[in-house]
Amino acid sequence: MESRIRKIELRERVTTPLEASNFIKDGMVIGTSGFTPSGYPKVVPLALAERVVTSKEDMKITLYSGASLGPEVDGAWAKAGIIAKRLPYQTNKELRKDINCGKIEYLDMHLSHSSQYLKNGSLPKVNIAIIEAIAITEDGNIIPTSAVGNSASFVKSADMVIVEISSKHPLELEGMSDIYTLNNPPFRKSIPINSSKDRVGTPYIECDSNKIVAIVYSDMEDNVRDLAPISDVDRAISNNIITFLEKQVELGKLPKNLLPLQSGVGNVANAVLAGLGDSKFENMTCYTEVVQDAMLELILSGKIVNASACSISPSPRGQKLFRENIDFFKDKIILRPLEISNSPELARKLGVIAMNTAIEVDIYGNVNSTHIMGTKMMNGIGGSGDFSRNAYLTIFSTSSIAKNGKISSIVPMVSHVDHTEHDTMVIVTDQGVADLRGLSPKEKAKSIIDNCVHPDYKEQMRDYFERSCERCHCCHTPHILGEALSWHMNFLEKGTMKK
Ligand code: 0RQ
Repeated sequence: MESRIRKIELRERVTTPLEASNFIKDGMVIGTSGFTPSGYPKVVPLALAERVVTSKEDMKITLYSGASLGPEVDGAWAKAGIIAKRLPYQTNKELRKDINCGKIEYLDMHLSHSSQYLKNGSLPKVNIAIIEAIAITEDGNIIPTSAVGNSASFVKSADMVIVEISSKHPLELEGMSDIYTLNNPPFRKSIPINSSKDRVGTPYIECDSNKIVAIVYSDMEDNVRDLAPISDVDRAISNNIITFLEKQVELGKLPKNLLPLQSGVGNVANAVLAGLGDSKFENMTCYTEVVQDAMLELILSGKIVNASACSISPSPRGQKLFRENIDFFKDKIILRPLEISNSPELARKLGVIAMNTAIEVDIYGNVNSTHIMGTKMMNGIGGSGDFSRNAYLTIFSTSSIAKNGKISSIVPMVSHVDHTEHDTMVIVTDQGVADLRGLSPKEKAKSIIDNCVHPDYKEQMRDYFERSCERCHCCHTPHILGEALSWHMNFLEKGTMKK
């Protein structure tokens, strides 16, 4: 392991996780590597949690990351009561519980905003960056593991850096990262990327080696999660999206190999990509945040020729596939900093096809991706807004019903808005596709009701829409305000949205 610290003088900074954790003090801002349980530090966070619990220390810190972290950080720190504030994204059960009962303040942010907020002082600077790495270069720069996320911005902002050298991540990851960062305006230049395969930066995160106060060795794997088997509903959504894309190609609205694909995380997103494996599309590319299993399989089969992301976050099966074929993947996957992978400028320039998931959608095309019944945080907006507002084509999908049909995922009015009707273009459920481009609000409502609402809720929705039109004399966006959220109220009071 020592040979991975190529700057010899730094070898004397190797220490234990507990000693390294001693640099972390009450009130500090900690920025960690990691993005969607991938490439995050583990042994130092676990040592800190244990230390605080054992010594009953009073400690509250602010935690920044690229996106969600594994249970060794988000879970262990929430359980230890260490986190006062968290941003910009999470998916951890313990943390979610504490966010939703007021113990932890949570800033749910567009991921591409996070490093900009840090750089322009809208967020407090980082005191300590904890970065998982495969190696440190001869010059003291850091070679990240499977996620680049916000690491470069955190290292730049931090007073101190702790590096966890991982023996589990393959050394072959070296060369897959392409680190290029942005200056604040007015010194920001246009990003010289014109295709998902362009490399414009360095294979390491620049780091002033004087900042590195501790280096620890880690033999812990990323806590990667299994994907659920593809359900019939997921398959129906995937088929609907693929049929829609095929039609767009037939109509000459998209090229034969589509445009760079962005795909959210989770089962539906994975199912959509898996469906592309059986489609006639060839030579596809991806400009996205996260590489999941289906994307790896499509790269291996040659259907996808290259993918740009900021993390590789497969299931255990996908991880095995990735590691067994890493030499094949090496020149086909590029890992970039979040501000580049999720750059609005690049989503617009490259003409990304953004495919993200909604919790609920309303009849006018507003999308809620984050809040259950308008109040309880699920995960966060993540990068979905970075892409959806700026993409060439924006698709939101959801199952037409949730909780065994007690909930209609298409509602009269969403209980929280993440993506407004101005950002959404195409809504897809297992029932069908509503292409909202070029439609007025009332036309959108008709299309969504006809194509996307589950049969169990169709009449109820038609009735609401028709009465809304009557009451407001066909105003621009018809609603009966006192009734618009009554479906949610009905669910909260009676356990079903059915009336
Ligand atoms: O609840 O966990 O209790 O079973 O929500 O729903 O159907 O399993 O869907 O796992 O794909 O997640 C939007 C949350 C979908 C996710 C969301 C309940 C449902 C279930 C999960 P249970 P499913 P998925 C890339 C881009 C925002 C961020 C994003 C997400 C649970 O995709 O967080 O896209 N997206 N980022 O029962 C009440 C409804 C419901 C509902 C579903 N209408 N009302 N509950 N559920 N619909 C990632 C990054 O940027 C990092």
